[in-house]
Amino acid sequence: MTTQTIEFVRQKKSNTEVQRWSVAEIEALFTLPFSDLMFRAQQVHREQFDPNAVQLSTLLSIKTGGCSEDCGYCPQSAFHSAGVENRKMLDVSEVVKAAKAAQDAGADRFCMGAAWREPSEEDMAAVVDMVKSVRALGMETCATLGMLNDEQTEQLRVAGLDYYNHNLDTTPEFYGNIISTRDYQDRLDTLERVRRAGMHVCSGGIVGMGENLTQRAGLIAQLANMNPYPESVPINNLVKVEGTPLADQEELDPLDFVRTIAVARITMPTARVRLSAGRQQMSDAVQALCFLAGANSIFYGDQLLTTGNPDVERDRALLDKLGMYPFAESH
Ligand code: SAM
Ligand code: DTB
Ligand code: SF4
Repeated sequence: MTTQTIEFVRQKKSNTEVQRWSVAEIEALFTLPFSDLMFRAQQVHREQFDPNAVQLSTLLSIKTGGCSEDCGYCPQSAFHSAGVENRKMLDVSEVVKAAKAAQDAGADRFCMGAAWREPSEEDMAAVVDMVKSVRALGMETCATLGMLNDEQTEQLRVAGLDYYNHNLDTTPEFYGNIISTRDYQDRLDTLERVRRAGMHVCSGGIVGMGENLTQRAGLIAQLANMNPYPESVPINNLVKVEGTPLADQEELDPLDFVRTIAVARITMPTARVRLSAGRQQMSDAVQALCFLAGANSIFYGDQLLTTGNPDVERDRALLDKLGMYPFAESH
């Protein structure tokens, strides 16, 4: 398919209009000459956003390790031996302390992650408390707790949760190579509940797990064809952790990661596209290309959930060097 054909088919600005992307169309974007792809992504990005503003989310693992799912990439799965201890849930006071510190460092969103297949009733009571307390600080709240039922979704909505993160992770065709303990449809069902309840959806995936180009395009198609597509789209580069089945996975070419960001930006113009896990292993130059490709959000703070992230000083220096600034400080 030529660039002109893609151009002809795609005429869309807002994420409430239906726009169907075929996997073939998305694959055609992936294979554009690099400069053409970056130019397209920049055009879309600049139509929708200040290209120099970046949204900063800080992550906190509120319940670490011992997870009953077998996600092949994840150091927190009880199926793997990545040396992550099964710890008890943090107290609300510890969470609020971490959120305040993140806010003081300049983060505008605080995302609470738990190594659960799904939360229990008891877990929910504590999480509701955490969401209310973090929100009271004036931060945007996000949680990622696994699958949700209707009642739990409603509890989070009432607590004032702004975003729920639940990743599709990969395309349906490759999913079975990575996870066997829950279905793709389970993930779609949770996302649908969150959407129906009126919370913002945060959903993305991981690249570099051995998927081929068509499968990578398939992940983007799944996300971009949601109606509406997620407001927040984390694109993670696999963090290879010793003791997980994907520890020895071949390194993804960094330019293929940049291309994934660009394709996400073009297919989901108004979404916050987050340059997510994997930044610690990335050079400043590759990160700069990701921003050029349309990434406008990062995880900010020394730690992701169990693995490292660039420290705040390195990120501040990088943003300064690029003439970029936190979104929250831009208005
Ligand atoms: N347990 C919940 C769940 O799976 O929905 C929430 C936490 S889970 C760690 C959130 C997401 O982190 C996963 O869906 C995956 O996309 C991402 N993730 C986990 N381990 C990763 C790794 N090693 N590299 C990149 N992303 C990872
Ligand atoms: C997302 O897409 N990536 C984050 C967050 N959402 C929860 C998690 C990345 C985890 C990387 C591995 C770890 O630190 O355990
Ligand atoms: Fe558990 Fe989430 Fe890790 Fe899967 S990704 S093993 S569900 S913590």
